[in-house]
Amino acid sequence: MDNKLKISGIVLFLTILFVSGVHAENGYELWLRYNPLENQSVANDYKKSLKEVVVFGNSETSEAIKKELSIGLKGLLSVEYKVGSNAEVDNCLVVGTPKNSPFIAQLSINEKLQKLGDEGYLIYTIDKGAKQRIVIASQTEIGALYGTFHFLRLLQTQQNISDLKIEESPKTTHRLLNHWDNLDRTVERGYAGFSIWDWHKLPDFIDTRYVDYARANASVGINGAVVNNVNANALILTDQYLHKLLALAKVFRPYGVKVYLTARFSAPIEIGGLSTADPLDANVINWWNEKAKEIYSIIPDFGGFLVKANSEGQPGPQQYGRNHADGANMLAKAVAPFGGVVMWRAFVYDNNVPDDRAKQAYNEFQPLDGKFPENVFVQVKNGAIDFQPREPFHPLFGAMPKTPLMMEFQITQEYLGCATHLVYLAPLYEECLDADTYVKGEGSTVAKVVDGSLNSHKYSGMAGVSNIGNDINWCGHPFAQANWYAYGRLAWNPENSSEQIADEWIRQTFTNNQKFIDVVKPMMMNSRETAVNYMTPLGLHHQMAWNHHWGPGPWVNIGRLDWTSPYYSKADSFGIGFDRSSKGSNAVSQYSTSVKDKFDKLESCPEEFLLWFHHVPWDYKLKNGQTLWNGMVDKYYGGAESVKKMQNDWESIKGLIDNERFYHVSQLLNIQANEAIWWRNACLLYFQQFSKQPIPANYEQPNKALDYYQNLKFRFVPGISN
Ligand code: GCW
Repeated sequence: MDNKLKISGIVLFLTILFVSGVHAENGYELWLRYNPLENQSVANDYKKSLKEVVVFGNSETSEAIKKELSIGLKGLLSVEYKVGSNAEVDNCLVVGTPKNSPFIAQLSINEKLQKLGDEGYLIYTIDKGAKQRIVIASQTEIGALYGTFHFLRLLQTQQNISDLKIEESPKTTHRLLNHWDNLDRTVERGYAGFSIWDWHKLPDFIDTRYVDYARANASVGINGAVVNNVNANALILTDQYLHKLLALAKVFRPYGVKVYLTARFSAPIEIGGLSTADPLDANVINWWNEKAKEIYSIIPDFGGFLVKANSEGQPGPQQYGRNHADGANMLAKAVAPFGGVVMWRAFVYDNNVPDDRAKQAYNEFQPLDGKFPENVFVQVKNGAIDFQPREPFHPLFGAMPKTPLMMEFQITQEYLGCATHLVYLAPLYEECLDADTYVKGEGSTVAKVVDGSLNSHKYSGMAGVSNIGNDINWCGHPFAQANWYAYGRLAWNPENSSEQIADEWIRQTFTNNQKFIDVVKPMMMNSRETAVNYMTPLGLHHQMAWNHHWGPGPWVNIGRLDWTSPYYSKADSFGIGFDRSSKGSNAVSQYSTSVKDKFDKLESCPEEFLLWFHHVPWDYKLKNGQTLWNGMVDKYYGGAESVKKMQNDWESIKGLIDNERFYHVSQLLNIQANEAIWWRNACLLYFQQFSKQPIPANYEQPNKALDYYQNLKFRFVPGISN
């Protein structure tokens, strides 16, 4: 559609909305909309099976279960349920634990529940036929809450509930969001407004949003939140802020979400009045021990500390000649008596530019394997550079068997178009989790490292850098909600499928209409590859604009060498790509032999990682017969074309969902389409200086010169302090 026409359509729609005061969907409800079911016969079947709803227990969590079922069933089935406590009626839903319900206790499922663990649950249809009952049971009320959300998901996605035999338990113990939220409410790399934590009004003012945040997390099994930025401010550890944090902890607790804090390593100096933060100094050790005691006296179920040390200017143990284990272990000892953990980030790089930044985390941390106590996680980003549109899995995942490694994914789209590009990230997460480290033979996937099963760790977990802000729809882009959702579902079970997750998210968030799903699901599933193609195809990486990282910047040449783009592209008259093979930086040697061999040889290196591992001549023949230059041109153009297809696909479902979200997405797709062309033209014109080859005539030629793109300057891009 012509852009002008499109825009006048949008204006007309918004005017009608405003004038008529029609309530439209703004996305606030996320995937917990509970709109009336579209399929009446399914709804009628549900009503027959759900004559009564019985929830046992009087705790705050049981109250949360009752509340969720009341809202959910009222919304979906238009029936007001008075939640009762007599399970001896036919056709009822019963939720409880053996402890809070004699009815559940006598069902002979105790052994099964024990196996499923504290957060696991079962959903069984029992007494089938006329007396049919559905039971949601767990050892704990939090497990029962998870089961309740699962059950509501079945209804929202219109599944058959006549013969349920579901048994679920999370594969990981720690499933966390990491908020890069500052105390002044700015959010580092946040594109959805300001922080949802209103520190100024806490602890006395409790925004209802905190409850909805906890509900949303619980609905996908997220059980912890690090509420402050890893570039930390020590003030969060003072008594004043700890009481604010307590107010949040109280809201989250019934939903099984624990609070965690980022600990600034130099806090003993900044707020403790000490002259050093040396982790081996007796006064420093004592300070942290006392701080831990204080925190736990205020918040007994406090989760623990996340630390970014000796990285990008953050303080750390190396300032005192100590290593990361010295730092982590000191904090781990302080929180151990209270059941806390320490998540020590492996995202470190030296002040001195190394031969290859990709090798640094491994070089620092691999020798420390076996030097940490069991309550320390080393938290590793999915790839060795930094949340790029595509990176091979981080070599540390195959190299620290004695240490629980926590996966760190980025949910916020720092390098993937901020909150204006529709990029469904679950395929990126899945690609990394499914990657095989081969450390214990075939099938030693990253997922099995992360869930602790490969190396039998007590703790296991995932962290997702949050994309949440105070925008009405939480995440900025309506489809960015899918990334929060999918992250939670994969943290619960790293072997879940991204496609299945997309399916259930669409049904809950938009509609069960099959036509809509048939269009939108492939659109989501292809969207990540599309972004890779118009940003950094064939293993290119780190080609974005300086500092704010929005838009292309393959020419960026300021600051330290390993912050520049040419350092990564190595584009020259011979070719392009970073030689990390055994003939180059030898980063490949950080992988186990079979992975190393595959990446090391040009012929066996998967093309999606070609320029990650090799410096390849412009005339190199790709598998499809194209030269590297022509293949690259084709990818960039293909990526931009795919966004146009997304626009057309989206237009084709007009009318199947509410207009408000429809137009919201269609405007953002328009921005994305323009930005994809911007990426394509800027990168190709820049690399063309080296390839000295034309963009073949059958492609629409860029209508601007390279210097136009190089001279574009943007101020106040969200996500950084300007
Ligand atoms: O990618 C970089 C980001 C920084 C971030 C850092 C990190 C919080 O650009 O903004 O700092 O990663 O992960 O620590």
